Amino acid sequence: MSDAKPPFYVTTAIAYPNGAPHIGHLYEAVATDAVARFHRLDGRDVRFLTGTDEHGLKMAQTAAREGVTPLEWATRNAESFRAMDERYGVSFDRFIRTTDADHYAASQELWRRMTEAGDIYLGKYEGWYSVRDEAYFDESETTLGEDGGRRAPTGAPVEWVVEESYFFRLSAYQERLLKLYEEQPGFIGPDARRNEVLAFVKRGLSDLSISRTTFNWGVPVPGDPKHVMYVWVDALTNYLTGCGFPDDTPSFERYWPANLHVIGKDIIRFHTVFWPAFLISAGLPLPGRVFAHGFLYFRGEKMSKSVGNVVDPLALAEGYGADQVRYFLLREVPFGQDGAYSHDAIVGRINADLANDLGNLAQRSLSMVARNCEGRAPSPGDFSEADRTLLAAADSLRGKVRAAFDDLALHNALATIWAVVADANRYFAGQEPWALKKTDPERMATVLYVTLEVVRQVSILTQPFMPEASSKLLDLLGTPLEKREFAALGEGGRLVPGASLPAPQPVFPRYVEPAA
Ligand code: ME8
Repeated sequence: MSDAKPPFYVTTAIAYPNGAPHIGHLYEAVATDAVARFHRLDGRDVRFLTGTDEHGLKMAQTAAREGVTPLEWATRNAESFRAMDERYGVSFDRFIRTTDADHYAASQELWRRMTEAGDIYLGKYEGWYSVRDEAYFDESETTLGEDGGRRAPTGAPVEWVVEESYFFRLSAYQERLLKLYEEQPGFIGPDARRNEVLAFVKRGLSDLSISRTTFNWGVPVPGDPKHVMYVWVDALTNYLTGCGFPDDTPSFERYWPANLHVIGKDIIRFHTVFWPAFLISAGLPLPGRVFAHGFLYFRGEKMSKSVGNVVDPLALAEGYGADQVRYFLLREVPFGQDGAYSHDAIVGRINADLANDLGNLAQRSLSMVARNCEGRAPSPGDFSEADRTLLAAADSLRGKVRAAFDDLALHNALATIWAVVADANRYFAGQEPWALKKTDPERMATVLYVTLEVVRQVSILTQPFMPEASSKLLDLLGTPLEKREFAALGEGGRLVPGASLPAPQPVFPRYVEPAA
């Protein structure tokens, strides 16, 4: 932890480990990982938190059906979430499980502070509850299903609940929340989500039931252990636990408030209405930004034969390659919008963007260098206008990619990088270094140098998206480990002429359909 590096604390939602992870979980994990890696490479002291949300009635009910304890059920599935993260290189600093001991302590401390603030009172809850959503609904929000049962807006069945319950005085927070959205316009993103939340809060807020007595799979309420906390109270608190609340003061003070919570669009209210209200009540600072990504839908006829299960992240990595899937998800779907995936769309990106555009550029230039420059980074002569233009385009990437990350337009970051890859391919084709080999070997060396320098900068910038493949490319370019951060981008970090390079190997193979 060096003070010279400003902290950056980023989190994913914590998933219900109520089954194996699916592609939606993968999407959130890799997008947040790209953000964490970006800021690490850009000189921030990053803390990246992810994990599992293990309490609540849904978990308890499924465990009972499976004939195991809720903790056994959660443990089994939490392992698959970790395995997914590992397979995809998700570089979290902590994988929190809400059954961790320090998380109980943090949740109870938050509860005590909200009680001290006068925001928690005992009452009786009578109303609709959806176990699948783990959410309460007003009668007006529910509809009558075809079978005569009531349904939540999500379509999940709701049940009528009558029980003693603690309440959080959410109704007292309307003005303070509206002021927050006004004063911190970046608090909710994208804008469409912000408008949705604003309209919701303007309609007025009811107090929130925050404890249950009819089951015990949760964090006990301090001083009244026949109540367990409503799962969302403890779930949201994970962001505090994950940076040291309440006992590890140096860590908590360094990383809290979080810079960014990445979540899916279905849980925006919990994060932008309940969460800031809890924090204000407890006297804690508020996160900088809550950004909701969209949902992914499968829109294909088939997946690869080797994939089979279209939503299993491990099967996708097996069939297409983990970095390839990461690239696809982050390039194809504008971050913040819904998106579709299919076999054809994934293969299209792998073969066009990765194998053809970047892979061929690297492979052709590196193999010419291996054959014609004694396997050493070439020494350039004077730069022509075309050389300078291309180098300037590469040098401008750092600022542009930073701007895209500031807006969480991850897809634009990739589009911007690929625009320079396209420039470099046109340059390479136009300069015809293979012809220069006979007519003007010095000029050939310059063209190869410029091309490799572009590949170097591109590979540094693709590390947040494709950590493994990018590091292979940087190995092939002889880039030392300490020259892989963004500080080495631009003119200051230019490829060193004469550096010895390993034998080139293709990094992005074409996708070929497996034989029947
Ligand atoms: O909501 N596409 O857990 P969860 C994209 N435990 N994202 C998706 C998705 C899809 N098809 N399906 C789900 C919970 N997600 C709570 C969170 S946070 C304090 C507690 C996203 O397992 C979803 O929007 O249902 C959420 O951000 C994350 O996956 C976990 O969903």
